[in-house]
Amino acid sequence: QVDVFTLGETMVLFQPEQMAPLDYVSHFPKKIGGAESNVAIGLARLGHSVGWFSQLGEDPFGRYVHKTIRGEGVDVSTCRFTSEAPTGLLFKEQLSPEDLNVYYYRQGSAASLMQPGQLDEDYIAQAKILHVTGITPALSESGYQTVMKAIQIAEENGLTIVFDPNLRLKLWTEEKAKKVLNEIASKADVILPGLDEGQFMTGLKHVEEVAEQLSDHGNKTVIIKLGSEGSYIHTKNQQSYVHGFPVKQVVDPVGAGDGFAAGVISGLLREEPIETTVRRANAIGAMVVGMKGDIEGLPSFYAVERFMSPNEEHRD
Ligand code: KDG
Repeated sequence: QVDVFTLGETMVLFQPEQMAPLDYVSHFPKKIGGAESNVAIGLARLGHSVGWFSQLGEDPFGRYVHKTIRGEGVDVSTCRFTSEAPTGLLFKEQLSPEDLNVYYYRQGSAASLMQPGQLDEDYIAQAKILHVTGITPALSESGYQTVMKAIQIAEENGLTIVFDPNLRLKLWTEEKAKKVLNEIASKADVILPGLDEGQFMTGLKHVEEVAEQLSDHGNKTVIIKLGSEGSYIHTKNQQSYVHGFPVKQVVDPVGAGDGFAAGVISGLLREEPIETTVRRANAIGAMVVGMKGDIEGLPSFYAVERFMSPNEEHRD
């Protein structure tokens, strides 16, 4: 029994210590990378129960991903292995703190072969929140079908659906991405785009217009991420900006959006006012960018409280 269910591909991430073009890099520390498992790990650190589903290759890398996510306190009991295809891989190339490229080796991966029938309906039905991203439907037709099935189960069982578009144009065409991201957004209760993603989905420019359109006349909560500026909240009763937290040094921006999503979902589970929720989500995003790797910077609940108000006393 978990409060949050999420699904998606997690790859073995090779992230060089050096800032250099990959053709000049010879050492690649091995980590894991996957937007949905980043969110799951973020939630586990914040003290929530969370389950993650994927299909991994029946290979050493698949076992490594499985062990790592399980070791972070995420329930992986519904995750599957297949010998039909390998675990996906991802290389990060960092040329400067802000200039980062990713190279995927994930086409035809085990996760891309996931099927809707592999979802455990009873397991999902008992959760409170479903988290999905726009990466899984970009992997394959069956990835798309699996996300839509999870959404259907969530709708039938009254789960809150949280959607992070996570636009990845290396994985699909603009035309397909626009159609599917809007389709999923229309079924979501809470939508968490970056401004560029919201602009892409709506064809509009200004933050407030983008939020208004995605909110479907205030029927959905839309929180637009504005990087170091913070975020913009649009609900039926409230439209407001929430300031960001200063970051001493950006070390690795990847994963900040996932930390943000974990903060939002945590606030929803705690039934906190939306401003409190988004303020903490902004803080988590700022903490993640200050640390190399997708998950290293994800804080415990007390660590983020301390980050937000360093002069107050906090218990660990
Ligand atoms: O949000 C971080 C992810 O982009 C990274 O972990 C890799 O899941 C990933 C992807 O598909 O890009």
